[in-house]
Amino acid sequence: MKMIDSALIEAQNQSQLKHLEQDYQALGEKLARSGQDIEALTKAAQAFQIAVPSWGTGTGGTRFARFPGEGEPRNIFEKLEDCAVINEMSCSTNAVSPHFPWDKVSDFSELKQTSEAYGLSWMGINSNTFQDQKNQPLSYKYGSLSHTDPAVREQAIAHNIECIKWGQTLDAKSLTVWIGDGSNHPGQSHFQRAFERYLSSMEKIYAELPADWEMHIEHKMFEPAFYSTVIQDWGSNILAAQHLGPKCKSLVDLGHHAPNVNIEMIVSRLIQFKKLGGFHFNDSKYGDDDLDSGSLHPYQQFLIFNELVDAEHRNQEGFAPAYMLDQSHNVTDPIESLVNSAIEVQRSYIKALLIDRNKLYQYQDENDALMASLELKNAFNLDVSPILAMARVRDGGPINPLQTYRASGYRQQAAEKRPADKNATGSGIV
Ligand code: PSV
Ligand code: MN
Repeated sequence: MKMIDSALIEAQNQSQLKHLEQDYQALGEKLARSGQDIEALTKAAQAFQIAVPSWGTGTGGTRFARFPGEGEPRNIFEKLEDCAVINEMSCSTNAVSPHFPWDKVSDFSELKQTSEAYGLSWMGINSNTFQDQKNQPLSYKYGSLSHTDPAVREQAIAHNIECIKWGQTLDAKSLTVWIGDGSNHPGQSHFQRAFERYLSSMEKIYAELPADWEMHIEHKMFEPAFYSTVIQDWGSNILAAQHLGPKCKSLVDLGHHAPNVNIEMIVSRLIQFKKLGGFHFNDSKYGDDDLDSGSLHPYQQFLIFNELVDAEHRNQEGFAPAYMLDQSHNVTDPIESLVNSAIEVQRSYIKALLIDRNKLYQYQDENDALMASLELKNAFNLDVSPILAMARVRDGGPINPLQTYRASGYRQQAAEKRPADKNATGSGIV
């Protein structure tokens, strides 16, 4: 089932196809001079997929205000419609990452069937013990999996186990656990005892993982707790993942580190110790800003992909990270931002494939710092847009996704079909 008429896509492409073919050919010749095969790169671009966060389809906001957009999805079925549009426009987002209980439904088989009709699968089930839900018996005000009260911990454990069960009905294969637990005052929380309580709760969840599932732990330095968080950084994260066992890995959200931290090196360490579970891609300038991926630091994103492609190149054992976006769209149409971001992440991947690994290793071994860095920079500086556009065309997608999306009038139609609903679930909160 298609959300955007393929005749519209074809008509839009028609006027641009000749120029794309010329650009593609010229780029192919340029790449061939350095031994690169443009066709192989285009196939790699077609194969690249990144999951869309269901909650990202709503307009985001800050703790000061939220300015809702027109035609926001009000429930998971409408979010799925938007995810289908994002996939049809980007041709690189064939999976959705849900958040429970925001996306909880009474009939999961109906949800599964609907997603299948759009050609979408489910990846990375997110549990939510950082908010209190309506009619929830015990509060998470002072934490969840690490709470001092065992009854609160049990409630949070039970929710995570329920998430696994719901995820199984959707044929997902991993649970992502991010908790808001932490403290706002020095002395408020005993660091070691809180971490011990967290680990013993996580052991109970880990014990319920199906054989083919993984559990991904997401660290975050601050917010909602502003003095300390229980899983503050990748150190606490990998310690917990190692304690819990091989099915538990770390998830790297790009916005969850202190400014200037070398995230690509963290990625390398996690790869080396088989603990890289996945990513939440986004960009930021100050903290967990959740800006569009690659909008501020495209070079950092490329350097992360340099590590990922290197692991692929070396056939690093057990390397299969889950790629997901996690962004907040406060001033843009979330569909447009997610389409653009997926393509920007795909761009980083294709550029990282251009690096001549053997040459790079040689420069490294010879301590030729400048040539090593230029090997990366030259790949980054090449415009691979014709490859990305050609990959979309071959998958029946648009050459210019935003132009085609706007021409479709989808948002205007959604605005008519979806009047604002104050009971909407999880609109854009990140
Ligand atoms: C927390 O900031 C986070 O990055 C986690 O992934 C949450 O699940 C998501 O945002 C939505 O609140
Ligand atoms: Mn995240």
